[in-house]
Amino acid sequence: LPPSGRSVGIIGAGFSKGQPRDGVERGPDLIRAAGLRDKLQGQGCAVKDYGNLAFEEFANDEPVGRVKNVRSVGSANQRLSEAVQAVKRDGHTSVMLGGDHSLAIGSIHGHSAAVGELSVVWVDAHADINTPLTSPTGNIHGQPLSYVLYELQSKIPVLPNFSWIKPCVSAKDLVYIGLRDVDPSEHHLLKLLGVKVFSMTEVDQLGVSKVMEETCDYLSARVKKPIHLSYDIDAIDPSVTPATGTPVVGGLSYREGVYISEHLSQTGLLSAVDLVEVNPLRGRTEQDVQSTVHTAVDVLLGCFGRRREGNHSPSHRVPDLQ
Ligand code: HAR
Ligand code: MN
Ligand code: MN
Ligand code: MN
Repeated sequence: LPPSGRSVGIIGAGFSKGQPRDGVERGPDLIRAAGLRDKLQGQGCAVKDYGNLAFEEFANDEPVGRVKNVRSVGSANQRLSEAVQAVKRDGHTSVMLGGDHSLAIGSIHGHSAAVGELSVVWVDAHADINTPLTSPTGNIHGQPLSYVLYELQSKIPVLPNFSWIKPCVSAKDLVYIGLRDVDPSEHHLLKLLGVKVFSMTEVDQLGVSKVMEETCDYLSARVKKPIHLSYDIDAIDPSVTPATGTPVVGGLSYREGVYISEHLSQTGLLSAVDLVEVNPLRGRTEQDVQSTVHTAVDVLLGCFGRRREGNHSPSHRVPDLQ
């Protein structure tokens, strides 16, 4: 093991058909170009980059009911699930660079197929728990949790290329942080299932450190399960991360956003991370794009032991004078 004891397996998943805006497929290469690998190695991680997944194209991917690009999304997520399983079997913490948030379906499925029961921490402005029938838009990036939660299995119709998906997460093992744009049907589902939610109101009320303490206490109250962190960059305020498809005012500060990953890193339970919805074509300036990408990288570095006070390896020696 490397000095930090952490090894990271990176999967590029430049998939965008869970939503209608071009550009989010460029996320993985931009995050790599900002130096993710070197920076992780510089803080003592071993890194293996598994490259970018290739996704199957579907010529006639007509909507099923209201749901868009069903066949493409189903197929892409099946490939991603297999890739995450391979990364976990190789012994790494999985880092999936999106792409849009529909990819959480395959990432969570693959993670759970490899390690069993999970805790899921969902950091997002949105709840992404619409079912195919409640979705106001038909975009699958607003629906991923409905496919993986046991409790919603009966609400999910048969969809092409979705039959491989097995629900694998219990509503009591899910915590949200950062919500501020939740559809009425989603709000109903969250209340019905009794899901633990720290919306931006709770972040304001308690402060991020108490939110993280309560998140970890809640998730480890029964058994300590491996943590799946699904981080939508739009959880952070658009003044910091504007290059994303569905920005919402009133988000996490840069410091709150990074604190969440630092805290989860210290649990020692972080087993897979998704970083999604970075879309360079949604930035108005190069500065917008750089700020978004660099914040995404800093969130990821925080997941793997970076401390803002500075880091040194246990073997570090200060040279004597003269
Ligand atoms: N709730 C809306 C829908 O279902 C919007 C989802 C928006 N986008 C995301 N998800 N970026 O986190 O379509
Ligand atoms: Mn999302
Ligand atoms: Mn979102
Ligand atoms: Mn904790």
